[in-house]
Amino acid sequence: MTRMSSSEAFVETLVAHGVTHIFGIVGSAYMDALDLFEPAGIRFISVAHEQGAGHMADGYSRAGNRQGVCIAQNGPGITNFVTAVAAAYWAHSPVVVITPETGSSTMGLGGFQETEQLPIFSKITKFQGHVSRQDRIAELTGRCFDLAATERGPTQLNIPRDMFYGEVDVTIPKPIRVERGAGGEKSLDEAAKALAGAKFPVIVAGGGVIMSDGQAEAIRLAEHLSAPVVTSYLHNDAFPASHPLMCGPLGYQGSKAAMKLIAQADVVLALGTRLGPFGTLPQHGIDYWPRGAKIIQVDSDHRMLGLVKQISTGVCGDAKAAAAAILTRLETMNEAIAARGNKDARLTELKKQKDAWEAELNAWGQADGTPVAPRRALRELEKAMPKNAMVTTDIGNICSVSNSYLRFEAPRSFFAAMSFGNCGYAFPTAIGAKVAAPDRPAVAYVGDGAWGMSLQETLTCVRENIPAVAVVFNNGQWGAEKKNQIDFYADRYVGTNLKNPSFAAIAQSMGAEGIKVVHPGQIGDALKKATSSNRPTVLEIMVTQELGDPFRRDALKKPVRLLDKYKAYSAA
Ligand SMILES: Cc1ncc(C[n+]2csc(CCOP(=O)(O)OP(=O)(O)O)c2C)c(N)n1
Ligand SMILES: [Mg+2]
Repeated sequence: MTRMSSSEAFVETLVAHGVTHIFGIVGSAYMDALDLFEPAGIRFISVAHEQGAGHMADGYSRAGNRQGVCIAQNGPGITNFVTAVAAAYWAHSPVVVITPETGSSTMGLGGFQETEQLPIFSKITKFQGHVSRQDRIAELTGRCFDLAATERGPTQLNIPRDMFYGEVDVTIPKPIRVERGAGGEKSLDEAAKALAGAKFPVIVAGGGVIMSDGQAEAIRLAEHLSAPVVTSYLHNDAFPASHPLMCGPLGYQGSKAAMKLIAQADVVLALGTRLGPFGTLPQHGIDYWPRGAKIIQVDSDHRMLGLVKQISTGVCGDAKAAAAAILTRLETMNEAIAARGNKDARLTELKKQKDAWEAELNAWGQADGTPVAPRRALRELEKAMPKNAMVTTDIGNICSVSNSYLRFEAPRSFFAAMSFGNCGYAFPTAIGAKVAAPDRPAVAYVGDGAWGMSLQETLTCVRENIPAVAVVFNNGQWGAEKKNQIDFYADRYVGTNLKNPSFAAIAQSMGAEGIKVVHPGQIGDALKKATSSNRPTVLEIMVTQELGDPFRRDALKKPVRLLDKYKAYSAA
């Protein structure tokens, strides 16, 4: 054990866990530790709003495959984290949220910036460490880092501010690495047997394939079975876009080819996916989930097995290891693989569906006018996107439609706002991703409404010299919600029209590049310039008010009014 100050024990544990970047806003609560960040080799990235810091830590963790860290002032700085932590929870991002708290000697007296900080995060973290004695600060800091990684989600390190002072004798804990296995032998045997017997096997590659670095194993397994591969909702980067077996994403605004192929499956291997309910809803009028098929689900979290969809076999294992273990079994049953018999017919069907979907996307992306039709804008961006780019997407109508146009060769390239679905996610997440992978372009797709929640982080890019790019779709509306008013409320637009300034001009006045585009022909060059200039850039695209399918057709009902005074507000 070594004698050191409590702040030193905390910072030394960060160093031992490989921390090199922390996102946050300064606060007196942790000044004593903050002062040591630089000599410890930790860059403190000072942001505009704590929510941004939380999302940056999320993007950093997803792009860098390491823990992201954020910190803020007790009370309001910490409550500003809440939305970002909930988003990270549903994105399975290993974010360590450091929450200095009011001093332990005055807690409960209603002093300055006091609130109980553990209950607030209790449902959106995998673990909460509360430092109640200085001599446990290193242990609990280490625990938060270990559990964020192994449980794949945010952890909270709550530190009453007085805990940064004092002397302790400690041993700095080393990271604990946990190797995950492929799953139980019996369930793997059963999975292999079902796949060997399948006449139309389909693989759903999910986030677990990315998190386990299992893409190569997934490819080998798919090739062995010549099985079409679809990706789970918003995990388009789980399988390479150019692979002949890749059919695109399921879920909202996903690939019709993917949906039409999985609808024909007799056996589905759901590899590293919880099969989230929103991501498997019918789309494009296609109720694609194959209810009669055998479903094999592989997930490292046993609680996800069979939770949303009925399954025939659950494998509690790592997606990479499970794919390899299933393949090893299949390799010994060559003559028994039923899908060999109809390989040509299946591949012909696969090609037919992919070609039809591509032709549909091409037809939709023709509109030549100005302002630009959203699908044309998305097609132009897709064509000009650098191959190694990372793309984050926000919540909105155009961002959702972009799902059909985002294709990636490598994992860790697509960081959408996942199930928590908060507007304002994409831009700070792209900033964090850029910090983790500075050699790759980081591009955020953001609607103009959501941009109002996140544009302040342009300041962070300028101040901290982080050349992230935001593509802002300016359609003068909270479009995704307006779509509900169009479909259900007879075009009564309450709160959905937006009056916007020039977002490109705002970016310029903040010290970033601002480019405004009104013609479809300008989009590709503008994106190439933005991604190659090494300057933070806001690319504002003036788009029409055209809207795609709504998010929640499943959850809205035609309005029924019983009182006379509201009769005019009933469904037509
Ligand atoms: C924080 C938050 N507030 C509100 C919503 C509800 N919401 C979902 S989509 C949307 C509209 C998004 O508008 P915009 O960003 O302009 O994109 P567009 O739909 O116009 O493409 C809103 C308000 C949300 N998802 N998150
Ligand atoms: Mg909009």
